[in-house]
Amino acid sequence: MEPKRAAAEQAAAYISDGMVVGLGTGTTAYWAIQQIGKRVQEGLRIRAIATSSHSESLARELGIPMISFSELDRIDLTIDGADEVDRAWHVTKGGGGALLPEKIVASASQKLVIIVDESKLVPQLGKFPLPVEIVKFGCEWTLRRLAELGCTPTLRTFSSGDGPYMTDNGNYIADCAFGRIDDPNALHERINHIPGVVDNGLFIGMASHVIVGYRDGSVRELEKGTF
Ligand code: A5P
Repeated sequence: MEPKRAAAEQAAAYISDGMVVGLGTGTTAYWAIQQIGKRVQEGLRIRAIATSSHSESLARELGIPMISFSELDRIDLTIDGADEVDRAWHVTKGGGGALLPEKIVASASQKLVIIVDESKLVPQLGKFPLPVEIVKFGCEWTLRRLAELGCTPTLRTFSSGDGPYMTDNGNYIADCAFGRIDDPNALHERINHIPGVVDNGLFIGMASHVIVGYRDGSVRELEKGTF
């Protein structure tokens, strides 16, 4: 089985009747939503909230009952992918462009289960450009301020060539190539202090579980501090 799928299916086993579940975004979260949909069709009773319009449509197609923030008082567990994970479980996200709803849902969740294939495990964050959601107004200025933090920021564009990529919230994404991130906590604060920045893809102290799928077909739930 594909490593992302194997990790996702193991994570879905954490879900039980009565839970409110956060659904992530991306190619790994896709498999988690598929597995949750299968369990719902077999009788699992849950309600779910999605982190993107894409995940919401998929969940609805599979018959997963969906709710909005106005209807919920808690999220029990969220399952989501990541772009990079280090040994301290600092995580970067947003490669799929949904970092802001992902962070809101993760912060409202009792538990955040991160699902990745082994390629996402890194000794140090930063090789994958850090996504930063920025507002359109003054975006050129915001990009310059981001560059002052030691990165090369690139305004994400649609692969179709249809201009700047737009998030579900109508904002832009700056992909910030840092090369290496030595102090994720400090960088998180510095980025979010720039006017024009909505949020960045560093998820610090949020993951409660990290489940990894490996090329040899095995799946392992990590213990913090080890790979
Ligand atoms: C979506 O915005 C992202 O945070 C994804 O969860 C992350 O980019 C991982 O994506 P894949 O699961 O597609 O690798």
